[in-house]
Parts: sequence; C-alpha cells; structure tokens
Amino acid sequence: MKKKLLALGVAAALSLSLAACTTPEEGTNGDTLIKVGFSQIGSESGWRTANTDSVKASLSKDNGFELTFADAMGKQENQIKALRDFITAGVDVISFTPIVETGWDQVLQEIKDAGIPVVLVDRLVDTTVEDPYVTWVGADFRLEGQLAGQWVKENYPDAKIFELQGQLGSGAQIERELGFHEYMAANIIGQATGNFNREDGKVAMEAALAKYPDMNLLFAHNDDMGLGAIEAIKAAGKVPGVDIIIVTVDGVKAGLEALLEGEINYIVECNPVFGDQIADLIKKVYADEPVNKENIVVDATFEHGTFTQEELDQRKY
Ligand code: GZL
Repeated sequence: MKKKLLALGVAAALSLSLAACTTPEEGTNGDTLIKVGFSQIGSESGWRTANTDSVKASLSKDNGFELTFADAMGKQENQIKALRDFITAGVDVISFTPIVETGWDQVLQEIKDAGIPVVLVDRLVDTTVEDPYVTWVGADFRLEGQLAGQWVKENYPDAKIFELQGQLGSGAQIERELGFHEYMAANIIGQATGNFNREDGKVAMEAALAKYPDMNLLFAHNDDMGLGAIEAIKAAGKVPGVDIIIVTVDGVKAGLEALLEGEINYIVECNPVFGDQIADLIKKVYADEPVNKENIVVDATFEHGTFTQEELDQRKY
C-alpha cells in the first residue's frame, strides 16, 4: 500500500511539473517561444538520424521554439504516450512522424478535443478522425517507387526481383511498393521486410538468397536494408551490383558511397533534411496563417557511373 501511495505522489508531482511548464518562455529576441511537442519514430536508419538532426537544428530556441523531443525507439505505443504527454503539458503545436499509418484514431481525437494543431511529418496516417492534421510535409513515396520501377523496366526488364520491404504498414513501405509494382509486379519472385534497418535487411537477404537462387535484382525500400543485403550477398560468394543488381531509396552518405563503388546501381533520393520546412509550417500554424495541406520534399535520382565523388562531397547528409 505504501509503495502505491508513493507512486501516486510521484505521478501527481510529475503531472504538476508538466502542467507547470506551460508558462510562456521568451526567446533571445524577446518573443514568446512556440511550445512544440515532437514525437520521432526512433533511429532505425541513417535517414532517420539525418532527419532528427535537421528537426532539432530547426526547432531551436534561437529560432523561436521550446522543443520537447520524444524518441519512440521504434514503438507506436511510445509515440501515443508521448502525444498524450504533450496534451498534458499544454504545448502549442504537436508534430510527429507516424511509424505506421493506422492505430492513431483515439489519440488524434484527444488532440483534436484539446484544440492542439498537428503538423504531420514524413509518413502519413490512415484514420477515421475528420481533418486530423493542419498540414503534412514529406516525400512522394509512390513516385519514389515509380522512379525505381521505371529504371528497372528500362534497364533490366526480365529481372528476377526480390523486394526488401520497409516497416510493414508504414506509408513509405505501402506507397513505394505500389509505385514499384506499377512497373515490375510481374517480376517479383519474393518479398520480406527488413524494417528499414541494416541488420534485419541482412538477415532477410540471407534467407532470400537461399530460397531464390535465381534472384538477379534487389529492390530495397531504403539504403540501410540494401547495405545489409550487400553483406549477405558477399557472404554468399556473389558480387553486389553485378551478380545481383541493387536499387534502393534514400540517398544517405553510406548508400551513395556504395553507389560510387558499384555495389548499388541506382538510388532514388528521399531527402530527410527538411527541418526548416517543418519550422516554417509550425510558425504559420501557430500564427493561424494559411498553409498547404500537403508540402512535398523534392527528390532526385542517382546512377552508378554518372554520380561523382565531388557531388557526394557537396551533400548535407
Ligand atoms: C521516408 C522515411 C523512411 C526512410 C527510411 O521518408 O520514412 O524511414 O526511407 C526510414 O530510411 O527509416
């Protein structure tokens, strides 16, 4: 009983301290800081790390923000808890990247009932809640899949393709798969998820190499899984980029280094460095200024043999 009372006391103190931090704080220029609660997925890939760096650099005190940043460590339940903590803390704006598209109805309704605007980042939600966010900024994942599919169609139309899918149920996995399959569905001999991380990509590829010995092209939904697959391909005594053509998405530094080496043949970029766009949208939402519902982050494509070291040296991530 004593333990329970102590726990209740701690919880009460914690909620008071959270409630207490709603008093406005001033920035270096004397303006009231915008209190933002940001829930990030985790650190599953080089892309996510670069995105987190960009978000933190842009949502800084010098830039007019009081940022509460919550790392969900890859678990949706941690994101939902963080979103509820933001409501309790009385933040001005909530921003988050939904790890998967579904499972947000209740907490999005709670946020709406609390009258806190949402700026959605990177991935999208599939929810019954009407008008759940004011604005979204991210990449066109369907286009990314289409660009990858187009390149494979043009260069390897008869390929026997294995597909390493990202986190199942995430907008990036769903849409990249749909886009790629518009061109190459008939050539897919197998699929497995690598959860957007290098180790799971390696493990999934080890199994795929044993199961599909005639595989000659890999489409990986991100560089990190592609890099894990390269380890498995080499361990199997095959040459990545030659015996098995590799196409990925993201364009992080390690991926582009593998492209320069010829171990990855084609990369569709998905630029993670858009913290400045997130900051601009939050300021406009806070000031009740009009914003577009969707804000697309522009991507590029990179091919082995044309991309150069000088181009890599000039990139931000
Ligand atoms: C895409 C992003 C994806 C990246 C992966 O915008 O959600 O999640 O492609 C990351 O590298 O893990």
